[in-house]
Amino acid sequence: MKHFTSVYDLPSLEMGLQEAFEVKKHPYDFQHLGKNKTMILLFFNSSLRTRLSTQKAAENMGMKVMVLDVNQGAWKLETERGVIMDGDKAEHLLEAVPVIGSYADVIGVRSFAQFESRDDDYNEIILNQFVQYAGVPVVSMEAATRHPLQSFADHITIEEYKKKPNPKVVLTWAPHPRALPQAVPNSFVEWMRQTDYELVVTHPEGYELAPEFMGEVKPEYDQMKAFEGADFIYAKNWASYTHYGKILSKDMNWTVSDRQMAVTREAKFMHCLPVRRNMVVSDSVIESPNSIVIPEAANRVVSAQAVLKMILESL
Ligand code: AN0
Ligand code: CP
Repeated sequence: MKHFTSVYDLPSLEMGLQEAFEVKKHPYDFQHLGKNKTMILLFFNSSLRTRLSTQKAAENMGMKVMVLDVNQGAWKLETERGVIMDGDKAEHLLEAVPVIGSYADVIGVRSFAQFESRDDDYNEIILNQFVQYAGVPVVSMEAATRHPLQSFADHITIEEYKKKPNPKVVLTWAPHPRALPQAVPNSFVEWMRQTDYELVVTHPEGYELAPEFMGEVKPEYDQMKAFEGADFIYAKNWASYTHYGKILSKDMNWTVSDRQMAVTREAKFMHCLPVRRNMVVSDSVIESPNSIVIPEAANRVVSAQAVLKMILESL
């Protein structure tokens, strides 16, 4: 594997899972692969899980890790080509990326959707400059349109908790006070579509995800109907794609609570975290024995380590 920016970079879904369960069982058996190799983690946005789990995964692989918060202590970076740089941005990505690449064997990048231009976000202009100019493998730690390390960890978690080969998995939109990217739901839907699970996506009208991520999946606008017989509930807020970046609803009827969980088949509750309690999900649901948000987050080490193993093996 060269880069990891979506599910399509895995050799296959089965091989990805196999690597994941291998590194989960034997986390310290592959340190020879990372010896004298450096991973640089570059953050344009905040993070708790991704920062810690990716560093841990790289260290499990025997790598050295450097973390840079671009907005704290580094030069502000221009991302658009051709601009006259007379503002507050002292350096261009076109220099910064190959420089970082010269210090690293693998680069991890987090750069969220900026909600200024849907085209810029959906063309992944920041992530693609890394892929193009870094000269070393690039791992997406959540880009504008996808969060593949999260989706990979979600898939591993569902495999661990499912009680039948092809469970019913429901992605539900839930309210949130701020506009959030579509990366997590896009990536989750794209990943789940590669499986034989029964996937249902539910959200209020106006929150349709981009067609390239939904494929043949049609949204179910009735949340209660979507939840019926579900084995896994995956909650997430996102801002509108069609009215790009807008909040169209804060309807608290969509907050995942005992009322909706009651019609599921004792579904496990999942969320990528961070989550706003009693906006996205009630205290009672996230604290219930069916909530698997903590093991889900723990599997972020596993997905990152599996990805790094596959990258290091192809260096
Ligand atoms: C981010 C998002 O929704 O994309 C990161 C989630 C992993 N969440 C927030 O900004 C709260
Ligand atoms: N789930 C996730 O990526 O969390 P962080 O934003 O804290 O990294």
